[in-house]
Amino acid sequence: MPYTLVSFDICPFVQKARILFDLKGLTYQTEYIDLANKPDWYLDRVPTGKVPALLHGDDVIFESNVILEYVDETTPGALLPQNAIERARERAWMVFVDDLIMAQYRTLSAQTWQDMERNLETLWRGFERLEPEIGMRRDGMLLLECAAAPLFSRIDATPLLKERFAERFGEASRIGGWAKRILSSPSVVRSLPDAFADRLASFFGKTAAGLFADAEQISEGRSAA
Ligand SMILES: N[C@@H](CCC(=O)N[C@@H](CS)C(=O)NCC(=O)O)C(=O)O
Repeated sequence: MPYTLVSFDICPFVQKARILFDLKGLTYQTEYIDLANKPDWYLDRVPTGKVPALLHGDDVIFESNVILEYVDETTPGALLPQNAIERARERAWMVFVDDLIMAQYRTLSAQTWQDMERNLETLWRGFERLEPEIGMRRDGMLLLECAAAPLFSRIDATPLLKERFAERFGEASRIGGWAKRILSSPSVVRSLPDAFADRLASFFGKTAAGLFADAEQISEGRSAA
């Protein structure tokens, strides 16, 4: 039965599913919808109205973590651990990482320098909480890596975030190493739309925080804060 992933091109939650499909070598179709003007059929079938949703036969699966688990469970090569406690840990950290994706969204859309800094700090504190967990993970891409990859793709594509986190990833070596490992996964590379950095910049615009601006505009942002 074919899969259709209902998407928005730069949605981090959609990206998670794209990574998993690629890791598992599964083919799927993508159907883009306009989030500002969602089609009625989508609102009828998906109670949250959010993307991604996975259409599989007559079924509609929504919520990105649930989509990951469904695809993982129903295809060969399970990535979720077999052991119940390990599975519970993986799921819990996937939810934790979703909160970080939201903190990153608030950072990217911040309208003031202070707001940007506040959300950046929340994101950083989250990474610090992840450090011990990362130390216990085995190599390779599992579901938590699929779930966390959008964070690192967006840091990598945003000059200011990249600069800020380069310093900090140097100090917190596990997260830094984990980010590098995830970003170098071919499935993560292939999960991004063409001209991702430009798409991200045009979506968020040149915010007051100057996230996408050059150095001069960043210092203007600082003094305006
Ligand atoms: N918890 C959801 C979050 C999905 C989400 O927030 N998607 C955004 C796009 S990145 C969306 O659909 N926004 C439109 C809306 O909220 O109406 C998931 O993991 O799937």
